[in-house]
Amino acid sequence: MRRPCLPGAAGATAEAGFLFFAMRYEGAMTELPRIAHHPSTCPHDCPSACSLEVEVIDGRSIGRVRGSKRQSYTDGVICAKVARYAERIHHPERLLHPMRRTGPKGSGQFARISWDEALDEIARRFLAIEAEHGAEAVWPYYYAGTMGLVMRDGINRLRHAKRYSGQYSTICTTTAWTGFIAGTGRLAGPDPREMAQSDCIVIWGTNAVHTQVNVMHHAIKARKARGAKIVGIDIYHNATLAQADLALVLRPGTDAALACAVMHILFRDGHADRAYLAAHTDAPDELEAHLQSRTPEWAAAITGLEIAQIEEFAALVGTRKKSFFRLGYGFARQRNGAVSMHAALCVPTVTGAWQYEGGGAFHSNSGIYRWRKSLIEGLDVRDPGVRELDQSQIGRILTGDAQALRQGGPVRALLIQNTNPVSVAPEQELVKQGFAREDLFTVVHEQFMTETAQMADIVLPATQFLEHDDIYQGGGHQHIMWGGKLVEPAGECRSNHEVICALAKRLGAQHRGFDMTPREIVDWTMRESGRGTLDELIANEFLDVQPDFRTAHYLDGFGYRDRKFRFKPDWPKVPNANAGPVGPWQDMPVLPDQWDVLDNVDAEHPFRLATSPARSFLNSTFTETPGSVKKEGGPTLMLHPEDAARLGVVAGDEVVVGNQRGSVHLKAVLFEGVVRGVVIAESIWPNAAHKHGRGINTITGADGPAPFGGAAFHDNKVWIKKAIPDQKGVTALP
Ligand SMILES: Nc1nc2c(c(=O)[nH]1)N[C@H]1C(S)=C(S)[C@@H](COP(=O)(O)OP(=O)(O)OC[C@H]3O[C@@H](n4cnc5c(=O)[nH]c(N)nc54)[C@H](O)[C@@H]3O)O[C@H]1N2
Ligand SMILES: Nc1nc2c(c(=O)[nH]1)N[C@H]1C(S)=C(S)[C@@H](COP(=O)(O)OP(=O)(O)OC[C@H]3O[C@@H](n4cnc5c(=O)[nH]c(N)nc54)[C@H](O)[C@@H]3O)O[C@H]1N2
Ligand SMILES: [Mo]
Repeated sequence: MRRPCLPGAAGATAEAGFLFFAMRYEGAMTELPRIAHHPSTCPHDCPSACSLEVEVIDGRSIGRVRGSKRQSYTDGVICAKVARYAERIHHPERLLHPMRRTGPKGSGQFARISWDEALDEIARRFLAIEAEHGAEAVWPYYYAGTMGLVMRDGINRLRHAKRYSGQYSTICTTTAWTGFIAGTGRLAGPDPREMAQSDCIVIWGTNAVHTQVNVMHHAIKARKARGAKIVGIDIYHNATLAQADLALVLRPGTDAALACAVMHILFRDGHADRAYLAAHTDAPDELEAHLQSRTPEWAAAITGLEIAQIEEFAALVGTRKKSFFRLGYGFARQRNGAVSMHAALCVPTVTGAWQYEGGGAFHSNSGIYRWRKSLIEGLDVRDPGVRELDQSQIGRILTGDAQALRQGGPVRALLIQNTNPVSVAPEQELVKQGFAREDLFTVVHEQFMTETAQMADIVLPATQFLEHDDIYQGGGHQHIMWGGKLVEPAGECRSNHEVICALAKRLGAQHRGFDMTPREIVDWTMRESGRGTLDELIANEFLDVQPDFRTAHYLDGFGYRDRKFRFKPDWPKVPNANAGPVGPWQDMPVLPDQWDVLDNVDAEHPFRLATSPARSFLNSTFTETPGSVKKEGGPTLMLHPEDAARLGVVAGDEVVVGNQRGSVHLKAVLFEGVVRGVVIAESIWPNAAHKHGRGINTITGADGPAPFGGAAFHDNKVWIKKAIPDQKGVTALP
């Protein structure tokens, strides 16, 4: 697996490596450091899952991280925050040894203990809680801080072997995936590299410049090579729209209205592919009749767009059959998100764009991998009778909400890996109250002292991806990738797998996965899933598993039994959930339509707030690295200059933004690129970066959108006030 230095790059990399080396080992500059270049995979929670080339210096430190040119989706391009990864792996504030809380909860007072002490205490407490309250009182809680299949999902093996409470993972993908699968019956699409063959690329509800830079790379290639047009659709003129040929800024949660009007025009102007519709879709005539009244005028009133903009967009995708719809997560984080995603997906179906190379719609390829995960997750020992608790409702769960607890007993112990709910979960006031409970025993396995780790009783130090072995898959592409251990763990850090296995032993949990190495688990999983062996993967670095053209474009049929695309999904039966339907699902529109279940403005809350992603942070990750913090500056609120004037706010003023859940302090930035009445807080800063320690998720809600739940992070009605400092310069809590 070890690769020699790449020829050609040696001069530049040796220089960069030397500077880095000189910085870290001052004085020892007589010898040039040895630099080796190793392939790896970015583990962060991102559709791009980039293939990397990592400089390893003297087997200990890393230097630069680059995008691999060998993997054709990454194509040599990665984001700046990962290129600077040395900052994160060699960060002076990494957690290096286990700790036990010594002061009150959340005081930040901890004392160092040994691994054996830590693991023994966790096991003793978990066993005592299980004996007294039953196994469901323990809730292993995790998410995608690492996307490695073994390190991310292995916690489920312990959960299932012990019959601990289950996790229904809703915080990110539920509404978006449901909306997509509602149409296609499968979570997969055309090869994203086909963007380079497109004549029009529609980047809808994803700020790709921030969240998945490779999309821009492939789209701009198509523009350069073939004059492709790039359309961007968002609720503010963000960094992606700044690069678009046609930038559509609409009101939050009105994407389905836009989609309907576009389809109306396509039928009206003869750009609907009727032969394709008859062969491949469920109800084209009903759709056409339904769209009669969904005119551009109707949509303009709802979306706030000009009629001419809607006409221009429809003409583009109507005349350019090779239109590639890159549908993001963002516009599905509204309470009507599943309906909006489905409506947008219907547009390329009406034009028949799916038939062409460079045409169709892509959201995620997560459905193509079909892993056999029984070894990783212990699915073979899972008891389906055990309750599943909604990840997004952790605040309600920890504060004893009977419905959120599924009418069962309270959660009395948490084991947390790869996630930082005290910062990222909605209804933050409840989350904080829950974590502060004296009768809750909390274990957090982390790389940094996050705001969740600060609330723990026991903190365990975790390895980073270059310090352990794992396997990864691309959501935004189609590669299975290897990321092997390249450097020794910092301090006493242990991997998620080591911790889960060590706890399993002490807890009496039985599963053969607890006695295997990550490499053995990966090898078994690859073989059983028909993906070859681990040795082959390591030799090749990655495996391109893109389905063939006809399958990816659904030319032999969509994922439903009758092979038809659904304009009329049976929403409660869309195959994307192991939970029953929630929210007002009975009222979901039968055909694509604007569905008004949004957190609409009222007299007390005249603004709509979205919490869009920052470029230099990844959720709350990278809020610890100086390079990212410097780039982001501080927590801000973008608002339209006219709105600001009405509020008596000037640029740089401190404003308070709030609703029934609480309020947050931010610094005003005036920006013409937001629609009047809409405000944007880019990024999830640590709560502590805000006055009174209240982070942006103080405002967001955990009421699960229909049909299967989720978190509508960008759908919030709010009031805004200019903060008025008292004589001491301190703003009071409103
Ligand atoms: N730099 C960076 N990269 C990231 C992340 C990050 O935080 N920072 N997060 C990672 C994760 S976990 C994920 S899931 C992905 C998500 O990546 P994306 O698919 O990009 O989704 P979001 O980040 O939620 O939001 C994308 C855009 O949707 C817009 N939006 C909000 N509401 C609406 C609406 O009603 N209509 C329309 N048309 N647009 C709307 C937002 O303003 C934002 O610009 O990115 C990953 N990559
Ligand atoms: N307001 C608002 N809130 C949001 C969003 C939004 O757009 N707006 N986006 C939502 C979305 S899409 C998502 S996916 C969630 C994500 O929220 P989280 O899942 O909490 O993601 P991060 O904030 O990146 O935190 C991941 C943590 O995992 C740790 N970690 C990384 N690798 C490992 C490992 O190998 N082992 C262990 N033990 N720990 C590790 C990191 O140090 C980091 O602290 O946030 C959601 N919250
Ligand atoms: Mo996410």
